Amino acid sequence: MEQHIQAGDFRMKIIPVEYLSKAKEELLRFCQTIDLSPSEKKTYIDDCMLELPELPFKAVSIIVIMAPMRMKTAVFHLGNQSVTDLFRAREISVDDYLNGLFADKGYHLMNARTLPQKMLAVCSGLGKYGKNNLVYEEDWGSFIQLETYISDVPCEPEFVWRGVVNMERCESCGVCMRLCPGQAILKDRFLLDMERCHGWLDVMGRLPESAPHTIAPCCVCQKNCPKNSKWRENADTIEFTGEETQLLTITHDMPDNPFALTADKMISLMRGWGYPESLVGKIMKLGIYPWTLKDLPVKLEHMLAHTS
Ligand code: B12
Ligand code: SF4
Ligand code: SF4
Repeated sequence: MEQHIQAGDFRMKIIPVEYLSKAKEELLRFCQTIDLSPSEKKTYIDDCMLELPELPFKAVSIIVIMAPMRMKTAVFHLGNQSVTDLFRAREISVDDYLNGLFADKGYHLMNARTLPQKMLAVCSGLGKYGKNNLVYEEDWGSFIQLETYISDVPCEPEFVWRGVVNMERCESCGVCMRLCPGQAILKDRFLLDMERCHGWLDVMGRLPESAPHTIAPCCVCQKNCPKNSKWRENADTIEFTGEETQLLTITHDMPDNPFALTADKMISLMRGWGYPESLVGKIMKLGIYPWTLKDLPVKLEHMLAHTS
């Protein structure tokens, strides 16, 4: 069953920009309560935007916006083998939506991905934390696009900062903690252990050989969460023929920084590798990220080698 997202499928909050200092205060206070490793400290504090940067306009607000993502089951066939993986795909552009809503009316928007996005989403009331540390929107679960912008769009007059909230369901569940392959979700600490998260180790090329390998970085804590079941069960299936899978196992040169590749550049890269249009279309439908495209041949080979 094809799932389509409507143009109005967005949830948004416009937070007065002064709340950034409240977010900073809460984050620093929380970080002092636990022993962070140097790389956690760097990621959570040093690399996080906790102060306003220099801007060519007077910042008034922070816009937090969510849109649902759709699950796609990919099935790759080669000879008499097949492997399956689950992907999450963006189907609508949050940028286009916001530009239509605000930029076209003369407001300024600066996409600011290093803001503490989850805290802003939860404390503004858009979602709740799951025990897996991800933000859940009531209807859409955790498979969401979450974007944050600094802007001069006027704020909501009666904005309320409600603080961090955990989903009620987590109290009697614990599935993510039990199934996490890296034991990164801890019993006694809400914040997960970043160094054990396979999603992270995979992107950094440090996943242990013995760990379960998938094409999309690990999402076990989301795939198995009961709050995501409705999306998982309705995932569209995209089948890759033997010929297509064969093509995908061939390694090609990638730019030095694949993280910076746009969708258009990914498409022209794949065309340059001789992928037929149908294959390019299927890959893009999976919502594949550039780093996953880079690792696709190695990962497919690994999964095929471990499939009986
Ligand atoms: C660093 C980072 C990681 C790190 C660390 C994860 C982490 N601990 O947050 C690693 C590399 C492990 C990681 C992995 C993934 N990430 Co990441 N990551 C980020 C990033 C860049 C910063 C997050 C951060 O600074 N966290 C710091 C901590 C301190 O913040 P926090 O989690 O909000 O912490 C608060 C809570 O712990 C709360 N708290 C404390 N005690 C308690 C107690 C209770 C009861 C409650 C309710 C709350 C609570 O207070 C803390 C401080 O405010 C964000 C983007 C961004 N700019 O925010 C994406 C982001 C969080 N990642 C995202 C995703 C999708 C992933 C992966 C699925 C990637 C993948 N595998 O493909 C995995 C999922 C792993 C997981 N289970 O969280 C999405 C999450 C979307 C969502 N639905 O929430 C984000 C928002 C990026 C995006 N815009 O899409 N990620
Ligand atoms: S799997 Fe269970 S405990 Fe984990 S986030 Fe989902 S509902 Fe909460
Ligand atoms: S992404 Fe994988 S390793 Fe990381 S917390 Fe979730 S289940 Fe654990």
